[in-house]
Amino acid sequence: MNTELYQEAESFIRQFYQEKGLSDVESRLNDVRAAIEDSGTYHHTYEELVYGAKVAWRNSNRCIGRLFWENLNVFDYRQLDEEEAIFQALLKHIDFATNGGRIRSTISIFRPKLNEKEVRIWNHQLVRYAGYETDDGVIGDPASVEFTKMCEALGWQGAGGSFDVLPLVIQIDDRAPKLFEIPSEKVLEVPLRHPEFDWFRDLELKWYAVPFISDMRLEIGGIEYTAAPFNGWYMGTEIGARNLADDFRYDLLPTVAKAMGLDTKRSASLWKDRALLELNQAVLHSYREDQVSIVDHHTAAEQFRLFEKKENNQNRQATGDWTWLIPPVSPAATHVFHSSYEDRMDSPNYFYQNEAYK
Ligand code: HEM
Ligand code: NRG
Repeated sequence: MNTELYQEAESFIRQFYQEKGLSDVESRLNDVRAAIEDSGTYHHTYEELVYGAKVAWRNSNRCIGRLFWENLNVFDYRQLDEEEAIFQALLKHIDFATNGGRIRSTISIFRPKLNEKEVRIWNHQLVRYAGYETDDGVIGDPASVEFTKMCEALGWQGAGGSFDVLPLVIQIDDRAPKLFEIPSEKVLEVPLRHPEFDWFRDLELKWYAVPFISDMRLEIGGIEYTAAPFNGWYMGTEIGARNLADDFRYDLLPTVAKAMGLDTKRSASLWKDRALLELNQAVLHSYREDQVSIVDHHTAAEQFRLFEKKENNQNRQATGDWTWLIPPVSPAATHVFHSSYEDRMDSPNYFYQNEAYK
């Protein structure tokens, strides 16, 4: 028997029964042991799957959004065995989660890895912009250059713009990956404008409404869900201080600062800081005006403080990765900066996995 799997299963099942106050854990453990002896694996009940996905979020040390960990919609797609069916399920996920802007935290769980056979979504996020290398530098999102080339090698041709939504690439076992275009009406986006600067609109910037992480592995009780895309909503700084601002991403601070008329020759004019602030203001303002869920970093930190308190009340201590939890703008203005966290990986959890296309 695979004793390592059984031990991980036992530990998860005991945790589930204990936290939920269920009785007769021994009978469930007997079934799990028999299944592993018989078939080399075991099957989670829907209730176990839901609980596992939620606790994996609770255990995600880098996530500041964990106050809402009990509020996760879980779609069980373990029965699907065709690329086309998985694509349709992903479209349903996108629709349900986007919900016209009132974003719902959601995860779709596809069949787990078994005997080196696995379902993989090659995209980092279900919705992300392409990046094209040209003689005048990258057009679009530099973070997507490699994946974009991969899609092109599989026959995709992008429009060559700054914000082209990439296709979905789905692979089952050792079959050839299949590529699917997401119908544009499924992808909610927010054009960016500024509450005071009218010229901001003319920069023609936008971002998509929902971050759907699609390349992480969900591990529950020794079972590896290699395709388990999840989403919450954005914290404004992810877009305004990183995606649009990093000099290795859209690199927009010089553009914004110049439009503001700042002295970009002298670092001490703090033009980067001023541009960052206005860019972040534009993100929060635009999402809010379009009624697309978003949270500012001060509110998110306060919500995280509540999460820590709730965990303490349950006689648990919130674990965390401080380097990721502090927001990239004004970190010391949040309590997180002045706190410390144990960066311990509890199970269940979400893990990085090797890129499917390398
Ligand atoms: C990371 C916020 C929902 C799991 C993060 C980060 C932020 C964040 C700001 C850091 C991202 C970065 O710096 O790149 C939020 C907010 C949510 C939310 C505002 C709203 C509900 C969720 C959900 C899950 C989740 C639903 C899973 C079920 C994670 C994980 C990471 C993360 C695993 C680490 C990602 C990585 O290592 O690349 N979250 N999150 N979050 N979040 Fe959340
Ligand atoms: N920083 C990335 C997204 C990472 C996850 N963030 C969330 N997750 N908010 C970006 O695209 O900017 N979530 O599940 O809500």
